[in-house]
Amino acid sequence: MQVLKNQIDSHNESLLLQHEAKLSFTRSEVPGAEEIIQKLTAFQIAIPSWALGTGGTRFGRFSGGGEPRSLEEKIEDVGLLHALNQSSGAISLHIPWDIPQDYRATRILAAQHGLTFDAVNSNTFQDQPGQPHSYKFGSLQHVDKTIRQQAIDHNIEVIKHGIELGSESLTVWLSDGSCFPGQLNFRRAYQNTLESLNEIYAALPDNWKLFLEYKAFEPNFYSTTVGDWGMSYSYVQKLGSKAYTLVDLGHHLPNANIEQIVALLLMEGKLGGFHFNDSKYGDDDLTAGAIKPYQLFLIFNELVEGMDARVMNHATDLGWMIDASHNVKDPLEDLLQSVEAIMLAYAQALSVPRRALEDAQQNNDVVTAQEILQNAFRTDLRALVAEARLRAGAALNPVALYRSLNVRQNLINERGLKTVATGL
Ligand code: PSV
Ligand code: MN
Ligand code: MN
Repeated sequence: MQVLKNQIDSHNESLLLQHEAKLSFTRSEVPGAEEIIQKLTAFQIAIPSWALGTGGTRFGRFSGGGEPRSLEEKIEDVGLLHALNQSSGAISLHIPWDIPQDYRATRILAAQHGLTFDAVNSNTFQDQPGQPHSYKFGSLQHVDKTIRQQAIDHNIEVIKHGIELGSESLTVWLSDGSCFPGQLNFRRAYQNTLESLNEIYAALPDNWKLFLEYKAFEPNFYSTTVGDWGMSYSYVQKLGSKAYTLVDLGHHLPNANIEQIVALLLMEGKLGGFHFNDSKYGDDDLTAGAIKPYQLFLIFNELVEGMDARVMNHATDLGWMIDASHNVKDPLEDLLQSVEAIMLAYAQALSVPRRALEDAQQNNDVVTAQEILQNAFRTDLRALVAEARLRAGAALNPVALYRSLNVRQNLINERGLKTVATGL
């Protein structure tokens, strides 16, 4: 299944008049609209290979069919997204779910779809068939050095796969922790983890980054050894200048002030990047912006403020990734919605009058500061995001075009109804 240029063109033609009317109204309302459009056009968000199939919960999984059965088909799916929005130009692989059989062919296929390889992810939270030792009681933290070594070796192998594909970062997320008080010596678990991470860090090529993702709980329910941003920060500080903290929006305890965490990590030069998603309760992995769009905007507001003149582009700066799971929606439609929500939050943040906000802050004018942010959030900038897509050769309304081309039915015809993509 491919989305052709003429299909995008005729879709865009059918919506053009309506789009132009909205765009000209938005331009009249938003100073600097042109600059915002240009920044949006350059902005790319990586798609996780494991989010292309139907997720599930421990209570069940309801496949939608037509899911990618191989790494090649996963690349094709991200290629479809990128053709529709021109903002999803990278794929992030999770090893061993996505072991490439032929690096050269994999790189060529990705390039044909306009994709690059984003961070590679290691997996020491599951046991794999044939693996000599179990991670039941942790991996990099384990009391037994043999098991720690197995997990270290796996991470080094993941780096090697990444080098062959042109990735430049490794994301480490550990489920290590404990389920009951007394199970773990916290300090020893920390020290074992640090020692293991040091060995992985030593294997990183010079131009690579290591992202250490934190998560408050699950699958361990009493303690997690990299449980919050403070813990992650303390490891990455010790590891060195190539190590950074990665913020997955769903990995905080309820009501955490994520935008403040982002601001401080950025200020410390230790913000590595994001796993975007949204949540109501925990690590729900819902569509970005589906539950707390104002929070997403406030995060981007800190990024725009803190990154100043630096270009926000994952190729040169932070890791911009989605991490989602889809239980009831078509994963591809959901990913299109997430990318749209992220672009919109970025556009809104770009539209904040910085000087006026700064003045209000300096004058302790709380009401004006709040009005400025809420005004930016409540102004409809969807036409600017659509215009950025139009200029890049993408669809004005990617979800509508996806539906009118019957993409999912085509994928089911090609791949079958009973498909299970590897991942969570
Ligand atoms: C863990 O909850 C996580 O967010 C990590 O990023 C994993 O690598 C990913 O989900 C996939 O399981
Ligand atoms: Mn994540
Ligand atoms: Mn998660």
